[in-house]
Amino acid sequence: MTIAMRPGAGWRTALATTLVVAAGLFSTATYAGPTLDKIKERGSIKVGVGTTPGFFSPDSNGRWQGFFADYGRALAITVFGDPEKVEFTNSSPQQRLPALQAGEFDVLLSGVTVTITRAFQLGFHFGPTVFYDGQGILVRKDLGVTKAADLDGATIGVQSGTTGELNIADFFRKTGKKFTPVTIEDTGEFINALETGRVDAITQDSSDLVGKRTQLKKPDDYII
Ligand SMILES: N[C@@H](CCC(=O)N[C@@H](CS)C(=O)NCC(=O)O)C(=O)O
Repeated sequence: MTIAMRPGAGWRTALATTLVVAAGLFSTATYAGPTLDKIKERGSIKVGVGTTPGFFSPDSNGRWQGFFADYGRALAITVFGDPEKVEFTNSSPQQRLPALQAGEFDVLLSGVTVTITRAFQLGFHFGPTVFYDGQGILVRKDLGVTKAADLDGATIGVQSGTTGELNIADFFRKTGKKFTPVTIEDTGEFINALETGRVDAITQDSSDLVGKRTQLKKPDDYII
């Protein structure tokens, strides 16, 4: 999982802008580039986030909490010496990269996997990897599933725009098993699809599923 930065003006900028996160935000203006200039001019960092407890979710007072919320505040301390000089914007996995590209926020802090398409074709600047994860599947315990291959013929919810959507298709193709994907964008709807039985399982980054499991009405009825 990494931090993705908005594309700059070309490949040389790409390397330098990667350093905005890796070094630029933490050192001099040498590597800062236009993104940091804009942040300084505005007086706050705009950060794109998702909604998964543990990573990023608003508490009962509406204050963002979690690993990536803390990371955003750490960036604000680094640039402004003030953890509050950060604005969080919620964006779905499908919308977050286009939103970053459109300049709706400066930095995306989320479980965004570095892929060749995202880094080279779409031109996003990935900062340092801050979290390592794998993909998991969340299912109801009473299905008796102990491994992914047991889900032959199952209906599986995938979140649109994620690498998980592609990986699960690869897995079933390779293992010669069948599944029916149900593509869902909205995070609440994604969880709901599992609870209402619209899908037999959902797949996402494993850590994300740990967070989502806590949001289920009966978390103990489910297993990753
Ligand atoms: N690693 C995958 C999935 C990314 C992803 O959706 N990560 C989770 C965990 S950090 C997330 O952002 N969830 C927030 C949400 O569902 O709103 C990708 O890069 O496409």
